[in-house]
Amino acid sequence: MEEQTGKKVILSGIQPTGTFTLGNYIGAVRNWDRMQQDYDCAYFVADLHSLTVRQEPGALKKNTLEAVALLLACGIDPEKSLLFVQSHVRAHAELGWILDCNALFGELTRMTQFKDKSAQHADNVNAGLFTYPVLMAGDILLYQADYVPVGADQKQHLEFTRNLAERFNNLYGEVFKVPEPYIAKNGARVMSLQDPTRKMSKSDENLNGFVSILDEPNVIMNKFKRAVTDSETEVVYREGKDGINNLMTIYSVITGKSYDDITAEFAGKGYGDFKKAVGEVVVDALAPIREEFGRLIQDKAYLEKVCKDGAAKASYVAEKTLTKVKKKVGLYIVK
Ligand code: ATP
Ligand code: LTN
Repeated sequence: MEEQTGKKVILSGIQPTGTFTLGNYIGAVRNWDRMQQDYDCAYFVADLHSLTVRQEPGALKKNTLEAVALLLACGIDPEKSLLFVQSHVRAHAELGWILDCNALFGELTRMTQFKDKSAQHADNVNAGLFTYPVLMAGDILLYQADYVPVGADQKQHLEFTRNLAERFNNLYGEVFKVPEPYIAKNGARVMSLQDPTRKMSKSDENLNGFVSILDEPNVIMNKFKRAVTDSETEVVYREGKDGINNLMTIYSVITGKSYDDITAEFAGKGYGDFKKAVGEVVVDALAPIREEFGRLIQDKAYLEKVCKDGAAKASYVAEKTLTKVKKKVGLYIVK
């Protein structure tokens, strides 16, 4: 990608495990849109990753096309960026296997997402859940990405990717660019509205814990109204005020106001007024996305064309790296 334009390469993915949350939007997708100006970007729907948790096949299929429509609705432009579905580009699974054979059991055991998800899904601690970060490393390394914009929860996987790339390059000779994480200073970890010590997650059982980017305005307002705060009254960012800190982060990211400005704005008012204001800016920010999604999801032919074109372009880039890797490790290639 970089070869053609000289721009740095950005790559990121999102799992089709449900409608994106406000956390996905603020921590990741919102920034992906902005980066399209200055970088060569590749964004994809990580359907293979979502298989690490039991999915209802019909729902996965539906969620995958919806995820493509959501990315488009959030401003990802297939004319500017690569936009594709992971399983449509075979190189991901193939490189995943080669990298599996260079990843260490010990380092994968330390991944906190693995620990969390195996506790959450104790009846299905499968091998894919364990090697999830290796598949993710392959996604990134195939496109020789410079930066990977993700939420803070993915930082450890990025460190793992860097170690794996360096190990591979040392063993077999330079093949992979060693990527850097790109984590927003503010909003990289939006917390649950019901338990502000846990991250907001689209697979949360408590529906009031997350705002989906397609929620109706009245649903959004109600979720903020019910958001857990504390027994004080002052809107100020301070340790121990997890609920208020989270609402201030959301408000600050969307309006661009600083924490001090926000404290001044709500001086002498109660939490009720503040929650209402946060709800309102979120409703306004998400309205155009919901509208655009409503239009796009009707047009299946267009969405499928985006997938097809994206897969063809992405395969071209990915195959180049994969062929180099195969040669380096000594797999026999016949032309
Ligand atoms: P699941 O709940 O199914 O595990 P998820 O909501 O964590 O999904 P992912 O598809 O795993 O979503 O993540 C997509 C992107 O959104 C990643 O870059 C991730 O870091 C980011 N992200 C996820 N949750 C949050 C959050 N609460 N705050 C900020 N960023 C987030
Ligand atoms: N693990 C990521 C999704 C993901 C990803 C990637 C992100 C899969 N492959 C490559 C960045 C780069 C998550 O958000 N849970």
